Amino acid sequence: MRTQVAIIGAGPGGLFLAHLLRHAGIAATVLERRDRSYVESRVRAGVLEQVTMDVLAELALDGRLRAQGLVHDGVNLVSGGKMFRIDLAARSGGRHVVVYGQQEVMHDLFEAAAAENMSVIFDATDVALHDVGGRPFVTWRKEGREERVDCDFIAGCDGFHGVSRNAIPEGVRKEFERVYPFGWLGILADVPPAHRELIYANHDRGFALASMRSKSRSRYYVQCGLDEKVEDWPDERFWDEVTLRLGPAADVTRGPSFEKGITPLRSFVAEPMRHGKLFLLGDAAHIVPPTGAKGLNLAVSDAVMLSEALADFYRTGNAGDLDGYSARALGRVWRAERFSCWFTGLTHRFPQADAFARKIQVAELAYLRQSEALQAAFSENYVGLPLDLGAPHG
Ligand code: FAS
Ligand code: PHB
Repeated sequence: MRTQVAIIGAGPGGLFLAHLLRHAGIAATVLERRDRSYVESRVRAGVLEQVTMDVLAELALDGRLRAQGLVHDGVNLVSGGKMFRIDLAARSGGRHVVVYGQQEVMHDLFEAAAAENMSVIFDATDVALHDVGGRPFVTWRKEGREERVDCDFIAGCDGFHGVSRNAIPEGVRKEFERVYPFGWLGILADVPPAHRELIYANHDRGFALASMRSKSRSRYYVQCGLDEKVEDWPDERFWDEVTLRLGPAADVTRGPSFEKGITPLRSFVAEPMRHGKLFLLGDAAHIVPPTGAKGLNLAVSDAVMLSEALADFYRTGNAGDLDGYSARALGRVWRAERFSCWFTGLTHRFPQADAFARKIQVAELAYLRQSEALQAAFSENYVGLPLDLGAPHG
């Protein structure tokens, strides 16, 4: 079997890349370890940036997004029990985010991939990368048989726990990491949201977030200890805690949760994002704490940058953009890492933080409440920075 690009992983990074390459007339095969329903059922992201919406529109895959997505022109923060709103649209030249779940995005991408007969191979186990510096090929096992695809390039879109990143030799790869001393306990429940927009709360007892998937399905998160278990959090305790942390501005409706899970928080970047014919995208190369809602959107911007570079290579034979991919992608990645780390620091309680650090946090929140300049900086990051800094807003 032969293709131009072998894509490892059918998460947002892999599927957006596959659709963008199809759009550019470049052949690709996607190898996914799990089955479609597993990938589609992972809750994860809920907030889409303009860049992601533009790509779905360019691919003519935004029909359901435009019909069901919730456009948010603002976001709310709670500090000291008081809520204030940041008018994202007013502070970012009319731009906004859309609340549309990762599950819905994956459903749209998989439906279109099936309709277009795109080569997506599920249940591909023991995926291994070979000769990434020369004539690359990938092997895997399916239904007991060893399979192989020869290719020009490999795109590693297999997430943080995938195999692709380790194909870059340790001597070449540099890793930058911050592991936060807490996690997020998240639930999904078919109850109306606490507010028409998102609420991020900094409370003495820890962070809380009121989000949603629709006008009748809510997504809530509370900061929890890394030693805590889902079993420690029966629904009643969760509702008591999130209601307390969000405060009186949130109109919390209780109900049975049908999904509950704990996510550790980390900031992580692996450099470079390219080694020979291997290119890394998304969580395979970088992780952001979900506070800034950047993870999925970064995977998409990586896919845009790589597909543009590959299209230029196949059109002109010029490898310039391919050689520049890692630096270009890392430029946007580090900007999102900075924002996500800052926003996490502003809204969470750090067990080791002393009284001085707490005072600084309160002062920063007060400054954000009062300063148009800081709200503008917050807004341009939250709605999504352009692909290339200095480029005019998209
Ligand atoms: P993914 O991990 O999504 O996909 C990788 C795929 O590769 C998986 O399907 C996996 O099965 C497959 N794979 C792994 N190893 C393999 C192997 N050896 N062989 C073949 N296949 C393999 N981001 C936002 O932008 N906004 C948010 O609001 C947001 N909220 C989040 C909330 C939570 C709780 C979490 C955990 C994440 C959140 N994120 C958010 C981040 C999240 O969306 C990720 O960044 C996004 O899924 C990254 O996509 P991929 O890079 O494609 O990796
Ligand atoms: C979500 O809806 O899952 C969500 C929203 C905003 C975040 C993180 C997660 O910052």
